[in-house]
Order: sequence, then structure tokens, then C-alpha cells
Amino acid sequence: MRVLLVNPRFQLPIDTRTTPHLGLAYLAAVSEQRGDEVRVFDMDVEDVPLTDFAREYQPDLVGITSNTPQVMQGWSAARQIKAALDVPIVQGGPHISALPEEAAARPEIDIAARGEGEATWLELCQTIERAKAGNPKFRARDLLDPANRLLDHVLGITYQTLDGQMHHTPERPAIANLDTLPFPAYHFFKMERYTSLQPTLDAVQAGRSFSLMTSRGCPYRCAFCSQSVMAERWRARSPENVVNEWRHLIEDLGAQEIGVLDDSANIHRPRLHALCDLLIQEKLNRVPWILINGIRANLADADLLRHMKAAGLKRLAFGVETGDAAILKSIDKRVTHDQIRAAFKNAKEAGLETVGFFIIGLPGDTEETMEKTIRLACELDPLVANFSMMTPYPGTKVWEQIHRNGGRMLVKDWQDYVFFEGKARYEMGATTAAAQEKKWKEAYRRFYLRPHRVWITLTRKSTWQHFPRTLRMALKIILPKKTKGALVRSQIEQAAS
Ligand code: B12
Ligand code: SF4
Repeated sequence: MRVLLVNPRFQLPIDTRTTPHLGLAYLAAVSEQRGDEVRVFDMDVEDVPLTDFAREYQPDLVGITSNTPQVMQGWSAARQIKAALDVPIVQGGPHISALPEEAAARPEIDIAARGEGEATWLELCQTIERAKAGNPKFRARDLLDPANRLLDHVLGITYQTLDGQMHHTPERPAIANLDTLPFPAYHFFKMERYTSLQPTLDAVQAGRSFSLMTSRGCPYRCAFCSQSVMAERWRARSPENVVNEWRHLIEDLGAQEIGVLDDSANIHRPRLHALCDLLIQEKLNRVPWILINGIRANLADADLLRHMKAAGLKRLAFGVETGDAAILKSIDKRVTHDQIRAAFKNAKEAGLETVGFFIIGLPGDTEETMEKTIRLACELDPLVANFSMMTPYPGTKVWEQIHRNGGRMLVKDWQDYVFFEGKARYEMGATTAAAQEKKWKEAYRRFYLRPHRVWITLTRKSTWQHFPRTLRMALKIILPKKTKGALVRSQIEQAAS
């Protein structure tokens, strides 16, 4: 079987980083293990048209990944492929897991895959292989012919048969033992075309930054977080299995930096201690790593932070979200401001660089509460403060709240569901768009334009090594809205050309 995995185009206009898609790297790995011929087409880095590529490769099955802002590009990619050849197309990823019927109802998509995809993908490959072996005239539409019942047995998919009936097969259980998965197959990616996800070093060579995931899922359910793909049950790989991949990335692929992408890496502290012991023992701590996502502040004690530092951790993040205690409680974060303060203090004392994630415009936020968020950010003073505009993704509690309580979404197209720009995405009660936009702008200016912050920025080597990017970020903070809009437009045009 020849399979094609597609990452639809979607570079953020301001931040032009690109990183290989870990989900596709896993799908590619299991497919290769099954014996398939595999190609990955990442539209963010490819320079040939997708249709030309598909026509030449003639895949038997195409898989397209999509998060929310990418989903329309995903449909466009599917239309391009369908126009060139008759091939079944499966779409998966976070957006599809939240709204599978929307994708399954589209003519260019045959099957929507919900949740973790490895086992589903393998079963679909088998199904199509068998169908093709039994019928040399097999066409993609045969999959959706209700008389054939070809897809009934595949768990975790949604599809619309030709008679207009929508079918949801039962949920697929989460992968119980993550150690059974092969390592992500980066050899299908044009690694030299990727930048670092979040460089901690002053210069990471192109293609030398890798991501890995040591656990999947999160037992928490914060109101704003899109947890549509991964099961609520937190599952971890064994420290030995993780270290084997870590060694492979460093020794075989030349990793200069590793980004750990777990949703909540420190749910089970003894496991993380064991992992740190192994990294130190095997001298893999020579390569710096970052915890890209926020780890739980309530579970980040000084001992663990020091141990991770010794194991090579350079930077870590905490999801602070808000400076208002009542809002912190209402979003189900299940952490207190004192725990957050202690976590930042301990992390800094351990010699770690810190990142703070803050959200502007949570339900119930007013100018007053958002002011508390800005003040808390300045008090915690992380190396990097990230202020996101509250973006209600489908499937989240905030999304339900807005639709139930008469809130108003201010964005229409899925591609606008990004939170790095300063535009309000919704309004509800006292949480007005004007207040959100005003405080977002203030947040960046007030955090980064404090004299000691300006000094830190000017004296950091990376400021000058990544000067175009630093300048873009600075302009984003300083320039008035109109000019910023022009900047964004020119970036989009540049990206499109
Ligand atoms: C790393 C990361 C990033 C990185 C890199 C993204 C990348 N290229 O992979 C960066 C920083 C660029 C990023 C950006 C954004 N991200 Co992000 N990101 C993540 C993070 C932390 C890990 C992604 C990952 O590798 N997961 C592990 C792999 C194994 O899972 P996966 O990719 O989902 O793939 C599995 C399944 O989804 C499924 N699957 C996926 N595709 C397909 C296709 C087929 C055919 C099949 C069968 C199955 C299938 O099978 C895969 C294997 O099990 C996730 C959180 C998370 N836990 O996933 C958020 C997450 C994906 N991001 C999210 C968001 C919101 C964003 C942004 C929109 C934020 C913004 N700035 O506005 C942007 C989008 C920018 C863009 N270019 O698309 C949300 C998505 C919500 C949604 N409804 O779409 C998530 C889920 C975080 C969250 N909990 O809210 N992100
Ligand atoms: S924000 Fe973090 S802790 Fe909360 S549900 Fe999402 S991944 Fe879990």
C-alpha cells in the first residue's frame, strides 16, 4: 500500500516557525512498520504543488491532519487531491475529534478519524488493502456504499454513507501501553527545512531540534483547554522507552535541542525522577531540553525542579492563566496562586528559564481582573510571558458556556481561531471585546517595556541572532493596530508567494 500523510498549510503570520508534525510522524511510523510505502507532504515546507505530487505518487490512501485553524486548508488540500485522483481521504486531528460530523459531511472527505490515530489508521490501511485486493475496480466511493459495510468494524471513525446516513462507530480505547508504539518516523520529513519549536540555545541548526512526548492525556479538564484528542486517562511511557528515543534523537539524528510536548509531564513525579536519573546516567543531559507546555505548578516541588535541571532541562513553562483567584477557580485549573508563586520561585532558584502562559479574556474577565493578570505576570517575571487571547475552541467548556449563556462569537472562519493576535474572539457579559483588546495590548507593552526587561532583551545573544524575528515581535508590541495589520498582511502575502 502507498500512503500519503498531509499537513495542510498553516503558518502563523507573526511567528514563522515550522516544526515536523509529531502526530503524522507517529502515523508514518506505524504505517511503515506495517509494510506500507509512506510519504509525508508538509505543505508548510514543500515547494511542489500537492496535486503534482499526488498524481505522481498515486497513493492508495491519504490522511490529512487538522487542528482548528488548519481545517479549511485541510479541506482545500483534500479537494486538490480528489480533483487529481480517485483515492480515499481520511481527516483526523484535534478539530476533527471535536467536530467529526462536520468533516464527514463534506464531499471531499470520506472518513473522519476521532481521537488517537495510530490503531485507526492501521485498520483503515488494512480495510482498503483488502477491498482493493478483492476488487480491482475499487473506487473511493465504494467505501461509503451502505451495501458494502466496509467500515462498520473500524472503531473511532465517523462517515456518511451514500444514502446520507451519518455513522459513528464506537470510541476506540486509548492505547494502554505507549511503549508498544514505534518512535516517530522523522526520516519521512525534510528535516533541514524546519526551525526550532522554541529555541533555548542561541543557535540551533535547522533540522536539529526535535520534539518528543513522554506521556499522553491529562487528568485535568481546564475550561479553556481543547482536550478532544487525548483520553482523560493520563498514560506514560516507561522512562527506559523514553530514554531510548532520547538517545536515538541525539546520537543518530544529531539533536541539539529537545522539546518535550506532554500536556502535563509531572502528573507522576517518581516517573520523572526516574527519567532524570537515566538521562544523567547516560550523559544525555548534555543536550538541553524544554518543557514546551505548562507543567502543573502544584506538582512542581523544588526537588523535582533541581533534578530536572541536572538532567539537562533548560526551560519550563507554567500555565498561570489569570491573576484573579475567583476566575482561576471557575476555570477548573485546580491550582492556587501561592502554588504558582512557589513554582516560579523554585524554578528560578534551580537555575531554570521560565515561561508563563496567561489568558486575556477568560469568561468573567473585566478590565479589573485582567489588570490583576498583568500585575501577576510582572510579579512572577518569567523570562517569557505569553498572553493569549481567549479563543474558545469547539469541545471546550468555555465554548459550551458561550453558546449556552448567550455569548457572541466574533470569529466566523475556523482559520481565525488563533490566539497570538490581539483580536477578541468572543464577547460575553462584562467580558467585552474592547476590554480584552485594550488589556492584551497593555499586557505585552507593560511586561516587556519595563526597563530591566528591555535590558534583558538587549543583552541576550539570541535577540541579535534571531534579529528579524525579535524585530517582528517588538513591532507587534509597539506599533499601533493599523500598522500591525499591514505587517500581518505583508507576512501572509510573503508566506503565500
Ligand atoms: C506542539 C503543539 C503545537 C506546536 C506544533 C504543532 C505541530 N506542528 O504539531 C505549535 C507551537 C506550532 C502549535 C501551534 C498551535 N497550536 Co498547538 N499543540 C501542540 C501540542 C502541545 C502537541 C501536538 C502533538 O504533537 N501532539 C501529539 C500527537 C501524537 O498528537 P496529534 O498531533 O494530535 O496526532 C494524533 C491524533 O490527533 C490523530 N491524528 C492527527 N492527525 C491525523 C490524521 C489522520 C488521517 C488520522 C487517522 C489521525 C490523526 O492521530 C495522531 C496520533 O495519535 C498540542 C497538545 C496535544 N496534546 O496534542 C497542542 C494543540 C494541538 N494546539 C492547539 C492550538 C489551539 C494551537 C494553535 C491554534 C494556537 C495558536 N497559536 O493560536 C496553533 C496552531 C498553529 C498551526 N500552525 O497550526 C490545540 C488544538 C485545538 C484545536 N481544536 O485545534 C491543542 C490540542 C492544545 C490544546 N489542548 O488546546 N501547537
Ligand atoms: S491546560 Fe494543561 S492541565 Fe489544564 S486540561 Fe489542558 S493540558 Fe490539562
